[in-house]
Amino acid sequence: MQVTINNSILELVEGDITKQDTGAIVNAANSGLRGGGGVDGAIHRAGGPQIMEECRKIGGCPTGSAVITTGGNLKARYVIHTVGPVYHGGDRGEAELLASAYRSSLKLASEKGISTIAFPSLSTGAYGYPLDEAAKIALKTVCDYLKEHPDIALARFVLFSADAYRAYEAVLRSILPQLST
Ligand code: AR6
Repeated sequence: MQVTINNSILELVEGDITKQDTGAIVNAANSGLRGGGGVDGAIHRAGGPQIMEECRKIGGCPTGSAVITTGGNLKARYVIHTVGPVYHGGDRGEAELLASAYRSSLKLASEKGISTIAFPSLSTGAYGYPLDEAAKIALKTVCDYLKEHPDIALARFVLFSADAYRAYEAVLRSILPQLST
């Protein structure tokens, strides 16, 4: 599914983030940038050791922030590593931290002149964020950013399962009326 927001495209696809040919792909990292399972493991495996070398030099990334490294052997030139919150029930600022992870990633892309970016569904694997709630925050935050920042030509969500795709699609359809305002 694809929608246009001012001059930018917001797209949902089912697939593997490591295969994307956008200028940057976003990693669902941990605050130590130590690598791990899920998206993080897949990106480091596909991208090669250069990405971890740069992560070690950077040293870490607080929850809700983002840092950037090379894309190594990936098609994407850059990896933006961001850290979503661990879900503890929703009353520990998780929603704002998740929104901040998306915003920080987009801001870093804008600063680096990267116009196309692909996101996984941050925090919805090992970090336990309920998919529907996370999808609402993710889509609203990215839509709001695109409205104000035409420099980002394409923001793509790469959903790893049909269930995740359907959850994002339902949320995007529900907020479509707000996008034209
Ligand atoms: N492409 C796209 N999406 C994927 C892929 C892939 N190749 N692999 C998994 N997903 P997770 P988190 C989906 O656990 O919840 C790591 O160990 C997956 O189905 O990768 O933010 C880090 O080091 C899920 O919907 O990230 C951290 O310690 C979503 O991506 C921690 O996990 C996010 O799942 C971060 O946890």
